[in-house]
Amino acid sequence: MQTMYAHIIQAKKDNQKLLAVLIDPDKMGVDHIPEFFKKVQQSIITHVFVGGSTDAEKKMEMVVKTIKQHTTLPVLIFPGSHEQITEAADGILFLSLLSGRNPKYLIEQQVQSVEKLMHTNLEIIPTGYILIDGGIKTAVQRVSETLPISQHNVEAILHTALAGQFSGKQLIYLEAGSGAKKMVAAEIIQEVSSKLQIPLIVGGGIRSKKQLNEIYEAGADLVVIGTAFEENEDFLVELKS
Ligand code: 1GP
Repeated sequence: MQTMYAHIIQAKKDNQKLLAVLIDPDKMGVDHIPEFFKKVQQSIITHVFVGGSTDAEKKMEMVVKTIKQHTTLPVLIFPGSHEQITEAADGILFLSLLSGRNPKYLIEQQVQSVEKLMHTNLEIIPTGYILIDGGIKTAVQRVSETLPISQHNVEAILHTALAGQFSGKQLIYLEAGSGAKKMVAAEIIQEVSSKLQIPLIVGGGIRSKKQLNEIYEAGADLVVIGTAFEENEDFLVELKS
């Protein structure tokens, strides 16, 4: 049963905006998780995403298990590769990198993940992942060996998002990349969200409450923030006021 997805759909219907904190296992020390999640619990965060383009030290499972001990929020894997899948989480964004034309990230990683997924109870949420130029060469670009779509090419972004919906994806994720200089422009979010029927996730380079509200107003249903929380943990609590 897709309980987490049903909740996202309900939130979209109710115009209740969702916010995910992204935890990169390469950057988050396991020892720091209890303290960090005390702040998360007091914030407006609704979801925890865990993953990264690499998991150099293979910390994913330990990080997810420790997070689960310190939060009641749903924890979703946001995998850079099939190796990051762990049943310790509640669900997984089952990503296809639709902006790229590298079969490894369109289908090969997905096939390789099945053996593990068959033996877990993770809620699997098919997600069309669209990399958009955020003004820096991102880790996704480097690892996937694909190029982002230019923010000037709104039609290509829209058509990619709709192709994802028509192929059965349940979420579309517009990604400017972790640490992006430029977040996805409000006009792009507006154009995509007005034509898309499934929920829209937006992430990459969001550093202020003003930007967050701009993205929500443009039509994003769920926003993802990682770097800004890593750099300033008080931002978690500041977002409440
Ligand atoms: C990256 O969209 C997420 O996958 C979050 O990006 O780290 O820039 O917040 P930031």
